[in-house]
Amino acid sequence: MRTQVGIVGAGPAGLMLAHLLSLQGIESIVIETGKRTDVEHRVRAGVLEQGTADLLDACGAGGRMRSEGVVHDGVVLRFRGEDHRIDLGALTGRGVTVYGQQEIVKDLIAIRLRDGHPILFEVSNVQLHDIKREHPWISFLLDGASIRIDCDVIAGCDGVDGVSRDSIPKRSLTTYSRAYPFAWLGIVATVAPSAADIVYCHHERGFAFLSTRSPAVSRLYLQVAPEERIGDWPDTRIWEELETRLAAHGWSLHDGPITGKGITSMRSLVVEPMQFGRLFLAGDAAHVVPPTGAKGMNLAIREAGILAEALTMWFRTGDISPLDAYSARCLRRVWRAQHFAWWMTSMLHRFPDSDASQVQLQLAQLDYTVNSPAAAKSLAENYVGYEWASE
Ligand code: RFL
Ligand code: PHB
Repeated sequence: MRTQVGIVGAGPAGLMLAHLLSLQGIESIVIETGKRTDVEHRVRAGVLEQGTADLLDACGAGGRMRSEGVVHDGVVLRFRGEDHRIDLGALTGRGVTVYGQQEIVKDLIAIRLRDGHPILFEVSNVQLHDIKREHPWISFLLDGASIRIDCDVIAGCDGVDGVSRDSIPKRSLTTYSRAYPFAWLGIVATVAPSAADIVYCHHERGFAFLSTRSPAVSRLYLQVAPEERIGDWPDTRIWEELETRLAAHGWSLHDGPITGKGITSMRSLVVEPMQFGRLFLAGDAAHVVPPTGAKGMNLAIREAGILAEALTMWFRTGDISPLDAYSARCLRRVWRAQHFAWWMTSMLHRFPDSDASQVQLQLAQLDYTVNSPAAAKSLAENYVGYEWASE
């Protein structure tokens, strides 16, 4: 097989890149190790920055997001049992859209198949070759057959556990990695959200978080120790702990059947640069941010946009400068997101070694953030997505 862009991974980054390239008449083949149904039902992110939602709209992939997603123009910080609303709309003129990542994945897969472009699911033994040369290629197995795709460029969009990042010699990458001493236990429950806004809650027993998926479905999270097992968390224990941590004056938590639950470790990772020869990394393949800032999927989709633009320029005119600038342009956004996610995480979670004064420092930061218009605006403009005036 031969294509212009070989795309490894059918997550938000890979699917968005494939769609944007096809709009420019650039061919690609997407390969994916997972089954289509698994990829379409992986519950993960939910908050889209305004710029991400706008990009989905502009490329014709935003129809269902606009009809089923819910726009939020505020976000709540809850501490000492009281709510403090950050008015995103008033502070920035923008908001966020809550729409599940798996729904975006479903929409992009449907568009790609409708347009008659290939996605090869359930491939295995994926390997990248000659990535430093002009004719890189990908090999893999599909239904027991060995397949080779010759490409002009390879896009590594295969997430944090993919093969793309590891195909780059270690000496050519700088890796920044940090593990947080806690994890998130997340649930999906069939119950109307207990609050109109997303609620980030500081509590002495640990962080708790209330989000939504639809008028009838809630998404909630609890900070837990990294070694916790989901088997130790029967549904009643989860609801009790959520109720304790989220307790607030004049407010009550609605519970309901839990339809999904899992524990995710909290880490942060960045590799630099996001390019090696003819291989370009995008999304979680190049970086992971703690979910507290709601940035991972946004970065993945926006990087697909930046890469599609640069590749289009190169294929059309031979001008390589946007591709040469790809990594630096993305990394500026990545480090902004890393800092915001680290800041939110540090302010809201209970650290195993935190003493009473550490908790008071967090509360002082929260108090300042919700009372100072300058501090509130800083949170708001990062939450809806900071857009650089010059890129
Ligand atoms: P993905 O989604 O991991 O997709 C990579 C795809 O590549 C496939 N793959 C391979 N394919 C071919 N060959 C190989 N060798 C392969 N190895 C792997 C995988 O099967 C998969 O289909 O990466 P991508 O596209 O970069 O997207 C990144 C996002 O998934 C991630 O950053 C977000 O989910 C992070 N995140 C959030 N991001 C937000 O922007 N807003 C949020 O509100 C938000 N909340 C979250 C989150 C992540 C969470 N977890 C579970 C980590 C909440 C949570 C709890
Ligand atoms: C979610 O709705 O799953 C979600 C929202 C915001 C976050 C993390 C997760 O920061």
